[in-house]
Amino acid sequence: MKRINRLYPILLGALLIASADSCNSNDDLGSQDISIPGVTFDGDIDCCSAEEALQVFRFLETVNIIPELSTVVDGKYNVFAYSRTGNFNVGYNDIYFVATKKKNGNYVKNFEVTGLTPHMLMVKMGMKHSTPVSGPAESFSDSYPAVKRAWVSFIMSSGESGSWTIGYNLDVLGSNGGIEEADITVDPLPAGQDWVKSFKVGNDTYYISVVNPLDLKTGANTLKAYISKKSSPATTPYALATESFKVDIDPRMPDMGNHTSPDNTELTKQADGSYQGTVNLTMTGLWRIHLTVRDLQGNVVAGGDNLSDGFSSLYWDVTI
Ligand SMILES: [Cu+2]
Repeated sequence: MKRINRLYPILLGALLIASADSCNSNDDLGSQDISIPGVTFDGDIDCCSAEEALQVFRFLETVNIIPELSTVVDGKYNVFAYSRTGNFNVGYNDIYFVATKKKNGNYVKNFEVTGLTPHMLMVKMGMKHSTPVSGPAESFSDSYPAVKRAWVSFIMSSGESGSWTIGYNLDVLGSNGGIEEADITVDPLPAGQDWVKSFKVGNDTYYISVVNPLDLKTGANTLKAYISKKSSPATTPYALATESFKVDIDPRMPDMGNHTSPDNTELTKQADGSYQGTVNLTMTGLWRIHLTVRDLQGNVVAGGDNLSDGFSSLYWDVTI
């Protein structure tokens, strides 16, 4: 009980800040009897402080659980997986993971998610392939390390041609577990959205995935992407390409005479392995972002060829 008393002022402080900058009052959090549903703060050093737990709790209200990928480890820990919608779509998807201790419901600060392995079984072709994935899941916020994030970029949707599964490994405070192979559904993207494309350099196939394009707004945006390399055998998840490229972007509005916009900058490789540049979307609607991939010497290795409209045949579609 002493521990709870000590944490109480911290949590109250966090709540006052939280309620001051939010118009959405939450009765559970706003009452004097502060609690996070299902969480007991008993000073467990493996788990979040009240302040961290509150941030995790609030973050989890912005995403939706993926029941197929949630599991129990060693009878002691619940692990929950989330995506923005609770579903998967073709192209880039963030997957978030949280582990809780069954005994107090609190979020475990540090655990490992590795070996994320999506497979598509192509029924008629009788073959299996994987798709681009991130490396091990990492904490994506310094203020609440207990949420780990990984990503998958699906190159095909579930349907007549085949079905998808995902597996992954867990290490929660020395207890091992995970999911071997859970059936999942990958939804096609709506018309006007096309977020992952492949290109070939010699005998190698690469996939270029734009990250969370629905976050793009009118005006200048940081545009983030990943370039992954198809594995051999194709059942091995496709890791980030070790080769480095530069990607010119040429955003056009095909429904408006293919006008472009000023002040776009090429995508260059960052320390974290992603590619980033600036895209300026001057109005809402369908933007076709034509891509020209160059090696570091500047030679065009993919895209840049002209279709009948005069623009690169390698492109993403993003409708904002
Ligand atoms: Cu397939």
